[in-house]
Formats: sequence, structure tokens, C-alpha cells
Amino acid sequence: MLELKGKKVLVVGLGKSGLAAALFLRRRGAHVTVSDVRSAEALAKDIPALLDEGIMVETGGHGLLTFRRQDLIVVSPGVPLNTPELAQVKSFGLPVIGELELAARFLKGRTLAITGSNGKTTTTALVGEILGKAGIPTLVGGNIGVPVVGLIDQSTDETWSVLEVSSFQLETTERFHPSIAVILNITPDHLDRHGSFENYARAKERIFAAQDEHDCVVLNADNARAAEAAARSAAKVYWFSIEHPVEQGAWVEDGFVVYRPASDASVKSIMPLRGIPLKGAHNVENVLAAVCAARLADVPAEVIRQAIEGFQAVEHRLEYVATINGVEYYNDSKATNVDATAKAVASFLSGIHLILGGKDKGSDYTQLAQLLRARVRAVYTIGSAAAKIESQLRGIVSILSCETLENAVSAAASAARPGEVVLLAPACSSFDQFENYEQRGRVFKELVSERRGWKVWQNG
Ligand code: UMA
Repeated sequence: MLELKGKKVLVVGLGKSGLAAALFLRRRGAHVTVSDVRSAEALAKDIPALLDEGIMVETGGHGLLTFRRQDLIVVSPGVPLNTPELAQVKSFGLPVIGELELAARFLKGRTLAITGSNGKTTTTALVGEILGKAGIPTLVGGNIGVPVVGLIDQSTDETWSVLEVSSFQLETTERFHPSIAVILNITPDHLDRHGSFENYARAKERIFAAQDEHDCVVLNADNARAAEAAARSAAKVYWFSIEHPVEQGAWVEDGFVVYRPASDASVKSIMPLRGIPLKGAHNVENVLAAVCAARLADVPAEVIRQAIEGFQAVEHRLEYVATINGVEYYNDSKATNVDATAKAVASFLSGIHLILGGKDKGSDYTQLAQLLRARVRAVYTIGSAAAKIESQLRGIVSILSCETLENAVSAAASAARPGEVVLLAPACSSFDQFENYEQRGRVFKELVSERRGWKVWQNG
């Protein structure tokens, strides 16, 4: 276990992870400093609690001296490792770990970790639900919004921690060792941070770096880059596929989700596809991955079926909002990359009014061209990525430049006819206009609700 007592530890970034890590480190006897680029005013709500605990706080930028005076640096996932101060102290040999790695050194019990470019929050929530229904002491956290250090005190030797882990978190892991690791898919995302698709994919593969032959890894047989990772894994490999049977793992056969624990074992039916309450083929993949993971954690098939049938869509993931004047509104604010948007669009056959835009991450929006042509009536652009999206998609689909989400909802609602869909699946991050994707999703839902009020008032 990592010795913290009396150690000087710097926490970089004072978001959810940084706050939780700083308080944890302090309770374990470390001398803690927190450094954040935001101003003291912007961080005002958290600073008093930190000062009360005897934690020092540096705001408005990172000071090289602050970084140099430490024994250990714990970095928040959103802080790039090429941040100059970090890069410099790293080159001096100072240990730099992330909040996930810190937590992994103290978390008791076993870990089931889920990564992927898309679907990881839904799958994490679903697996957490299944294990909980099976009576297993389960904790759920990670990129889903709950820092993993916050789970440590509740964990026991019997606990399964079901963790959503991102490439940002995996970049700084060393001994993070899940008993079961899942890679749902690897498609381009966060290229601005990782520099290339291959760097990003390699960060994802770190999920199984510490695993051995006693552990399991679950991979998507239909996603080329995720499947390729098998060659570098020391763990037992299980597969899932919506296209064909797999040697060991889960797939779809004659309208049923089926599972086979080993190539020489018999195939067991888990549930009918129509029992899955979530929209879209990508959610069938998420269910297949969850079935594999849960079977590997020894959950009986019947419990898995019941838990899946009772599962509700997670907020901001293709979340149904309302039907107003025959037009359905869906909030997929979590579609923060091109692939996620493609999956959301593919969940509806036609008549889609699609809200796209936000902060660009170096994405190629032309990859949406075919789907947009076939299914989307109009695109409504918002945010700083609008000009790039418009230039890449010009001539493919009708595009209306809206700047704000408010304008986009209003324009889409006016244009949509009964039976059509207004879909927020922006393919970009939210940070240019919103605090995060959750706030963007909430604002969308409020704007939709206001329209409902307006219509009622008009009719009345
Ligand atoms: N900051 C600095 N210096 C920098 C950059 C940022 O000081 O160079 C500061 C910011 O001013 C801010 C803080 O760092 O105060 C933010 O830290 P953070 O971005 O790590 O945010 P947290 O609130 O700690 O949230 C993080 C994850 N955020 C990111 O990975 C960007 C959350 O995932 C996660 O839920 C949370 O930890 C708990 O584990 C969000 C996310 O967008 C949902 N994840 C990406 C994704 O899903 O695509 C990976």
C-alpha cells in the first residue's frame, strides 16, 4: 500500500476528482497542496473546506515551484500530462499518478472495469444494477461521475467495484488491476488530448496492463481496434458480437441474447432481444458486454435477465424527453464524439432534426455524411465547432446555423413535423458554452419543457 503519512502530495486540478483525492490524502496524513488554473473566485465554494482541513490551495495557474516541492503528484483526469509543469517534474523522476491509480492502491475487494469510446456509462450502470440485484455488495464509480477514492471507505473484501474508466484515467495507471476488464469499442475520440488514434487506443488498453491469466477481459468482436487488443492481453479473453457467434462470450441468435462460457460448453439463452428496454443496436452491444461481465462475476442468468428488463436509460444517453405535437425529443448530450452521434442517429430510421456542435476535439464530421443523407432532415449547429461542421457537411444535408442551443431547439421544433424526431447528439464536448455535458443535457430538457408549456398556454 502507498505510504502517505507525512508525505508532501500535490493534487492537480480541483474538480470532483481533485477535491475527493485531496480530502482522502489529508485524512491519510499527507501534507496536501491543491493547484488549479481557475481563479480563487471560481473555486470559492470548495476552498474553505480545504483550508479547514489544513490543505494549501494554489489558484489562477500552476507554479513550477509548487510542483517541485512534492514527493508525489496526483493528477485529475482532465489535466493533460503534457502540461509544462507536470512534464518537467516527471522528467526529474517525481512520481505522477492519477486519482484512479491512487484509489486502486487502497480499494478493497475485486474490480470490474469498463472502458470504451461509447456506451461505458450505460454498461457500467447496468452491470452495477445486475450485480446489486444478485445480492453482491457492489459499488459503482469512476468516470460515471463518482471519484473512485470516494468508494474506498465503503469497500470490503467482499465488494465488487464496478468502475467506468476513461482513457484520461488509464493514462496514469500503473498497478490498477481489474479482475474483469471490458473494452466496449475503440473509435476516434479525444484526439486533441492524445495526439493520435493509436495513442488513444493504447491508453484504453492499459485497462488490462496489470492483468494475468487468472483475470478476464471482455472485448467487442465487431470492433476492429478493440478486437486487436486481444493480442496484447495476458488475461482470458471473452467476446461479444451482434453479428456472429463467438468462441466464448455472448452474441445474438434467433432474436435471443445467448452466452457460452467456453468453446466446448453448451449455449445458454439469456433473454429475448425484445426484452431489452434500451433503444438502438449499440445498446444491444452494451447488454451483451454486461451479460459477459456479469456471468464472469457468477451472476445467475435469470437475475441478469430480470435486471436488464427493469433497467432505465441513463440520463443524457439517448434519453427520451417528451413528445410535443407528435414530435419526439431525445437528449443524447453524452454523444460527445462522432461515433456516438452516428449511433444515436442510427437508432432512428428517418425524419431526424439533429443538433450538432460544441467544442471540437479534432474530429472528422464527414464520417457522418452517409447517415445524415439517409436519415436526417436538417442539422442545427451550435457552439465553436459550428464553422468546421458546416464546411465539412455542406451539400450533404440542409444546415441551419443557430449558435446557441436555445436557437437550435426553437428552429428544430418549428421545422419538425409529427412523427419526426428532434435529437441532441452534438458530436462535440460542451465546454465552450456549458459547464459539462450534463448541464447541456439539462438545458436541452428545460428548453423542451418550456416549449410544452408554451404550447399548452397557446392552446388554452
Ligand atoms: N485544470 C487545471 N489544469 C489543467 C486543466 C484543468 O487545473 O491543465 C482544472 C480545471 O480548472 C478544473 C479541474 O482541473 O478545476 C477539472 O478536473 P477534471 O477535468 O479532471 O474534472 P473532474 O471534475 O475531476 O471530473 C473528472 C472527469 N473529467 C474528465 O475526465 C474531463 C469526469 O468525467 C469524471 O466523471 C470525474 O472525474 C469523476 O471520475 C467526465 C468526462 O467528460 C464525465 N470524461 C471524459 C469522457 O467521458 O469523454 C473522459
